[in-house]
Amino acid sequence: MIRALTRHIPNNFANALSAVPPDPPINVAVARQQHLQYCMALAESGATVTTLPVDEKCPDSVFVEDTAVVVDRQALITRPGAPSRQLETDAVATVLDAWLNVIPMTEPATLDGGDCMLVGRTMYVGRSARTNAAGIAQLARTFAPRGVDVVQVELPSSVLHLKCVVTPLGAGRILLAEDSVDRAVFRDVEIVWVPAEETYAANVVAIGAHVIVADGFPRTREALVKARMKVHAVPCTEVRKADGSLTCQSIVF
Ligand code: CIR
Repeated sequence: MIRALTRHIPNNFANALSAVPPDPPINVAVARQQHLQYCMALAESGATVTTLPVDEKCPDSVFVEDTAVVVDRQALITRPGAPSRQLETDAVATVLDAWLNVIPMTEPATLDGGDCMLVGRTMYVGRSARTNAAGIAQLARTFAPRGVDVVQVELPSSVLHLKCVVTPLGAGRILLAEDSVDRAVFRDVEIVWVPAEETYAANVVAIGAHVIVADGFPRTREALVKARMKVHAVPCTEVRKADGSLTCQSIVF
C-alpha cells in the first residue's frame, strides 16, 4: 500500500513564511479548496491519504514534507531549519510511529525534507539555508545501513529547497528545471526537462505512472505526457504565495 500523509491548513496560514510578502495575500478559503484537490489527486494516483488535524500554533504545518524523510520503513524526523517550524514535527512523528520506525534528528542538525530527493539508492541533499552540514551527516548515518548513498548538492540562496528545481519521476527518471542545478550532479538518471520559464512546475509528486503537477504550465505538462505519465494538474496559487508547491504538502511512503 502507498500512503500519503497530509495536514489541514490552519486559519493563520496567511502568516506562513514567505521570502516576499504575497500581494494579494493568501486566501485561506481558496487554499483549503486547493488542498482538497491536491488530496484528491493523491487518492486518484493510488495513495491512501491520511490528513493530520490543524495545528493553529504552526502556520506552515501544511508543508509536512519538511518534517520527515522516509526510506523503506525508516522515518527520520527532521529538525526543520526555520525555528518557527520546529514545533511541527511531534504530531507527524506520533502518526508515523504507527507505521514506521521513527528516528529523531538531534541538535545541532537542521534539515528540511524538501531538500532530500531519493532516486534509486542515491539520496541527493540540498545544502541550503535550511539544511546544514550536521543535518546531512545525520541523514547519511541514518540511511547508510539501508544502502543509501548521500550526494550533497550546493544550492544558491535563491533556491529554498532542492526539490524546488528537481523531483523524481520514478524508474530512474527525474524532472529537472533548465538553468538550475548542473545536470552532471545526477548520476545514471534520465532527465525530463522543464523549461526555465516554468521552473515552478519542476516540483511534482510522482506515484507509479501518475504525476501531480501545478496547473498552468503547458510545456511541463506536455513533457510529462510525452514521458507517458498520467498527469493530474492541480491549482496551487495559494501555497505558492507561502513558497510552497506540491511535494511539500505530503509525505508519500
Ligand atoms: C517555508 O518557508 O518553510 C514554508 N513557507 C514553505 C515550505 C515549502 N516546503 C517545501 O517546498 N518542501
